[in-house]
Amino acid sequence: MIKPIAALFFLSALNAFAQTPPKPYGATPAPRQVLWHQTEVYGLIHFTPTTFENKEWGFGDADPKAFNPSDFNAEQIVLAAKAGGLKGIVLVAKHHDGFALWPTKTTEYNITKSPFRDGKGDLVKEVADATRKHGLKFGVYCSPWDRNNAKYGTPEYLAIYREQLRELYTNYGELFMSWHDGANGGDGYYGGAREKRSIDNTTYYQWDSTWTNLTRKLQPNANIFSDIGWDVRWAGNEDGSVNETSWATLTPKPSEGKNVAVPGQANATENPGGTRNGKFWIPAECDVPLRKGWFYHPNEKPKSPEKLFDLYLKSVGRGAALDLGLAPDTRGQLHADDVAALKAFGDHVKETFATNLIAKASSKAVNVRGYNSIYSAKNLLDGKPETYWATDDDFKTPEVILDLGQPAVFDIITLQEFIKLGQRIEEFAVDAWQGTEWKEIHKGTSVGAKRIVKLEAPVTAQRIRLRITKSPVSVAISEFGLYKDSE
Ligand code: FUL
Ligand code: CA
Repeated sequence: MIKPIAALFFLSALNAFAQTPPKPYGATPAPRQVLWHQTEVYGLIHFTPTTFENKEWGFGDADPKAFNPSDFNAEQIVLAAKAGGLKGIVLVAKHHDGFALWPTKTTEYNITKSPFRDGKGDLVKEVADATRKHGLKFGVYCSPWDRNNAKYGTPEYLAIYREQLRELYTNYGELFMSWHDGANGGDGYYGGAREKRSIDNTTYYQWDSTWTNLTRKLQPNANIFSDIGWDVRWAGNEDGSVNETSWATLTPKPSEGKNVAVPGQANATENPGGTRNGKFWIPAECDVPLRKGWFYHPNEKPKSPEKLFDLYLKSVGRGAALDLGLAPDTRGQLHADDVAALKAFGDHVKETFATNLIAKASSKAVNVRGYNSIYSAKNLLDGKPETYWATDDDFKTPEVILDLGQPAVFDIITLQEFIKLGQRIEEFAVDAWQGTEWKEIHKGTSVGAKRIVKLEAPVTAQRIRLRITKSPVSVAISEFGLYKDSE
């Protein structure tokens, strides 16, 4: 028999154990990445003299006077993005043509030499102010390849580039992203030399020290995007999707014959799917232009709202983010077609996910961690990402049955892991009760921040069963949802 005092001690020890959350599994996201995951869909604005040349890559020789939008309106662009459900804007502050959209002290080739706002304008500031005014996050992309700069290819240019980043990091408030691409070197104007310049991108840009000493110090909450992260990885294509199975973790690998992985010089074959149990938490961003090109071309049309919804399912619905290229026209606004496509896409997402059909269901889980209600299966349905259903350590493949009280019709299933504890689930299945037996309606793999499943046909059911069928550790699941596509 246990003595009362010992029993008390035993109980309180048990209680302490029951309160203990599951141990994190593998690489976990930094707080800035957790916030980035919540952004889900954002935009990437390309608007420089290249727009006025009707090109995709400016050579670097356009007259700054060519940058003369007839009616630039940052709010028009931001409001169209907001109607599309975009929660952030990354502005290309300088593209490969080298033209700086802010009054930089680093190069003459900047907005003060254009007629824009009589040479007194700062387009980066106008866009930053408009995004914040309307509740969106702001980020920048400053191209390292600079086809205008006479110093490009020499060590002096690296100092110039870093100073440009420093200006952007210090004068425009908190950034949610510092976006870096891998297009480096080639032919260009280069201060009139008009030649081809090659650099070794494994050594030239010294990304490690730029990111450590500038980005992390001046913008600690900015997510660094590139082929290799550090925070967000390129999806490996510009189609707007990742693989059906896509892990949030990645072990960056060098290109063949190289010994370091850097932007523009990495083996990106794993980028669309990530690396299961990879060394770092580096989820994917699917960057894709709303139109065909990144810059505005009058002969192109925006993607249809249906296509955009499909890309949303193949990016956000696979634990990644969707970064939609927005191309203002020569007025400096988004074309009416783009505004309409964004609005229809945004409405589609909003209407479809307005109500979780399973929110009021009763739940019966095979196991709840330490019998503790803080880990209850009810947490799956409360709409709060910070509450989750967790199981005891030895319950790695648990199941939960949800009863809606009455039949519902749905064709979309969503699942979210509590990612602060890592990416745990490897396989899951969902069944619908068919009166006499369970019928499997979906079988899936990676979940992570979010998995959205679109079923081939709507299902009618009152009871639903979620089964985790493969996981190396016990589960921690934030949300489970059933929806009907509003189409
Ligand atoms: C690429 C660039 O070469 C394209 O022009 C565009 O800016 C895209 C978003 O990134 O690396
Ligand atoms: Ca929850």
